Amino acid sequence: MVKDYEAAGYWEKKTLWDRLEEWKNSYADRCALVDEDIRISYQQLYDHALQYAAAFAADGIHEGDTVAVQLPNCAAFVEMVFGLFRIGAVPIFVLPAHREKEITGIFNAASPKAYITARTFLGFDYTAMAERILKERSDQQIRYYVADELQNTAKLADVTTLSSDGPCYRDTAFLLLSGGTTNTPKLIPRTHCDYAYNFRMAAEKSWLDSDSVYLVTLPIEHNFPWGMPGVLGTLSVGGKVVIAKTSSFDEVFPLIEEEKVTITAAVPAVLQTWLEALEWEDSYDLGSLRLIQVGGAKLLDSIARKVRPAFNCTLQQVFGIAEGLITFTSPDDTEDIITTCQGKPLSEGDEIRIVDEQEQDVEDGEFGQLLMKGPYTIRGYYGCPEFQSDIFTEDGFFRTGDKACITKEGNLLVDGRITDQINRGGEKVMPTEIEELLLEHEAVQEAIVVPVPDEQFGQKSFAFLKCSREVSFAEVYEFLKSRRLARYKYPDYIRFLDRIPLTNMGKTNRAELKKMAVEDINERT
Ligand code: OOB
Repeated sequence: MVKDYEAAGYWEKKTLWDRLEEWKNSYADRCALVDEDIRISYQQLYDHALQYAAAFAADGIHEGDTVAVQLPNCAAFVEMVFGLFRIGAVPIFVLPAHREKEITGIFNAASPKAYITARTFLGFDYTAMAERILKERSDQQIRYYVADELQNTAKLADVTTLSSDGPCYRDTAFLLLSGGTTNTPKLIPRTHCDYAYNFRMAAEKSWLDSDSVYLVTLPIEHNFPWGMPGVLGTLSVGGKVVIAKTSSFDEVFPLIEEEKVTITAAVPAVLQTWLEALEWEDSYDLGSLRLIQVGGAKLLDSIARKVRPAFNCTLQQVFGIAEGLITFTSPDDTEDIITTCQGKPLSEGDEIRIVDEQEQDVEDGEFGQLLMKGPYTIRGYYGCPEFQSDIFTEDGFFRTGDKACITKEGNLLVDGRITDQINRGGEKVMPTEIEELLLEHEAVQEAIVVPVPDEQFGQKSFAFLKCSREVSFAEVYEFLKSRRLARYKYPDYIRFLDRIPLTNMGKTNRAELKKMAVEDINERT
């Protein structure tokens, strides 16, 4: 049964623009955004967003039009996106790392009316890419804006011409990209009211208040830094958002010191680079930090345990999925809970099921696929009006594809994807178990285990290792033997790499590693 989330009080009758107006009224002169040497107050954020809205409207962008926005982390992103919210146009959050292949897919799925990019970022020429993409679609008359030129146009826009009409709180506010790595991108419609509920609850779970200073280090277009609590959660309580261009420690550490950052968010791979840097880099005062959120991929317990001693602050594990469900550990959970699981759902309205292959609920404490439904879980992807029975159950639960269980304390414990599990001739091997063990070897810095197809066993395991010195195969096997591990869990293959490939979001690129593993085996035989 789909609950009436509005009647239950989860959804309020306000658009994201209404929210900005409220924040402006409450926190007018407080600092909302810091981007390099630019500091923007709540009042200025509102005024600039209104100017963008007028500029878009004057250029023929209307309610319901989609607009692809692909910008590096910057304050103008926030202003532009709110400008689009004001007129009811729908931004598509394109990651800066996306290239023609992804963008073509997004354009096919959403037919945007406009495309906004930076000129260049990290040595990449976005205008040249945009030119190529738009040339292919010259018949569609897609407007193209370079961010700094648009900023100048917006300054001259006449806001008095703006019509007072706007979107409805239940309309789609923006489109997120699904983390699912298929060829056709899935666009996730998030509504004004579901997302507002989401970031307000996230702000509560992260103990944000008007003294909070949130540092954006992940790409701002991603759900995690955008709203969990991220940019929007911080603005909703009158805090300050500081914007880093990259998650590199030599940018992040000085910003934490200068702006007295209290909270930031990272994926495990980024956290690891920060932890490594802290082993020799002690010249920055990171004492303002209260909370480091880590999510997006499995955080190994052994790494989680390093956070408090290294940063002298609390870790918050976040499990999230752009389609909906978010879980958080609480800052007042025990260290044991914080370092071993992903906490509790954001909302009392969240419904979670853990099911077996027949989609029957498993016994308490057992692992199975995580299914979810709730006040901020989508009911379908953008542009797919028909019911998607491969993605949703008949009663509206979203199939996450994640393998999880609920611990006796009622916390979610995610342990890979259901498809990550290696079935080696009937015997099951969880890659994270082996990875965790391999990391205990003093020379192993990173360890990723993936399944590879095998004629005899169905699947075998392949380990990629990044080591601090030369390590032999025999040494790894001896080490595993000393740990008394079941023989069938030993990796069947090992390859040493200087760098483990990452996805656009900085997650371990398991898909790429699986491909490399297969190629490697083919070369060996
Ligand atoms: C976040 O969202 P997406 O949509 O990019 O990716 C979702 C997938 C999940 O299905 C799960 O497989 C994985 O990423 N994941 C985790 C995790 N958090 C996400 N796996 C293990 N442990 C975790 N803590 O990645 C995302 C969205 C909002 C907040 C945080 C992350």
